[in-house]
Amino acid sequence: MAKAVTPKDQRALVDRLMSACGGSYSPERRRKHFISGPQWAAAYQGQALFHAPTREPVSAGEVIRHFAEIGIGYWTTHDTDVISTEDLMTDRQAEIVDEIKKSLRQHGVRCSMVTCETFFHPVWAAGPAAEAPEVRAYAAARVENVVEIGHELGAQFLVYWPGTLGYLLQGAIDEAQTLRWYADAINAACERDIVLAGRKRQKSRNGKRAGTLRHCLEAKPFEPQAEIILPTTDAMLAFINSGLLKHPDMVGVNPEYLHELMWGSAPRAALARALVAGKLWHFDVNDGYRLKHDVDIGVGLVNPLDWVNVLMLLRSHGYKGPFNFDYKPPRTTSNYGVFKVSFPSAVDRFITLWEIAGEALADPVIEEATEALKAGGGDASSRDPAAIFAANKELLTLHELIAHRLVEILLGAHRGRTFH
Ligand code: GCO
Ligand code: MN
Ligand code: MN
Repeated sequence: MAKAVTPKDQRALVDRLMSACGGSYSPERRRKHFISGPQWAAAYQGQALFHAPTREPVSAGEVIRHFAEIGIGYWTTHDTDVISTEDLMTDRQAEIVDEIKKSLRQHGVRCSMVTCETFFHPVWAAGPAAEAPEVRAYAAARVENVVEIGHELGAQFLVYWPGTLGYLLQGAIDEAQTLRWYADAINAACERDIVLAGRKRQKSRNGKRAGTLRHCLEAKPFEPQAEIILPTTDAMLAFINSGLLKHPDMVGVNPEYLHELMWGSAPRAALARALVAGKLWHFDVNDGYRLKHDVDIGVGLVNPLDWVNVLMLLRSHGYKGPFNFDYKPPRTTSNYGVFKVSFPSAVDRFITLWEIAGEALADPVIEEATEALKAGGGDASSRDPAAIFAANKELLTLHELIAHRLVEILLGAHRGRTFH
């Protein structure tokens, strides 16, 4: 039987094996990417419906310090990750926000996004757009307050994941009315933003919206409710263009990789639909499985090939927004492991996948095959379907050849890796 590894030797073992893994980038190299780390991901204690927590709480100051050490340049947070619900919109909030500003400055980390928690507290039991007008007035105040915190911390993005906008029991809710009420909250956030940006405007030169933030809607198909009123990024895009929003130009989307996979979609196609609409502003990065729970696994641990494809799409269409690492270190990872293994390894897999995507885009085999497919094999004026098919027949084999080449690039086989 193998000899027990006593607790005092375990961190050293983790460190030694982590360094044996190799493949890590320097903090400077990591900071070159627009990568953000969420407070709620780093401080997640492993709790769930059937799971007691396995990790100690971690403060915002500690998270920011660890992110700086690792080389994660941006930090994101929910309002209630750092300010308790009772302290929101009080003098205590201002003190906490000041402390956070100090930690960010001290460690050279920036806040890129603030998001409003509208799902956890009992006040959201019937959702942020519930029937009772006082719930909705409170929801509007909460998102307006998040806009203020965002301006205060210098964020460029705000995210709204409506969470409980849906129901467990059918029949009690008028979905159309609920959508109108939810739009009221987003409108309140945008109007508050316009006022605050107006006050800051003296410096900016161009554009009537100079200084306003980017308001991004995030969808999840199920959880925490059985039925969700805006379950997908496509639904969010339709909502933005529904006529219910007063400032649709200020509102875009924050798709989450796994949330699109969960409902059975191809995340890459969902991202493409947001891209062509000009609304892909923010992106939550993680991994997981189709048609299962929101397991929020670290990027590339489940679907590395699909991730190469996603990053090829984003690279080739010039996506410049943040990559927000909205994943959850597994319950089996310790507090020490969160910052020594989980975050650095996720960031490094992402950078490697990003580079692999770049390599695939520049690969001469893929390039030639893609160009040949686009050139076609025949006469563009032909209206004879049998002749058109025949003229392309051999070219179409290139689909499978490209797929093979992508896997080769992912595995390093394009560099001559073979097994004997
Ligand atoms: C999830 C959601 C959340 C949101 C966050 C931002 O996985 O349940 O993605 O993590 O991203 O609440 O509003
Ligand atoms: Mn998310
Ligand atoms: Mn998720």
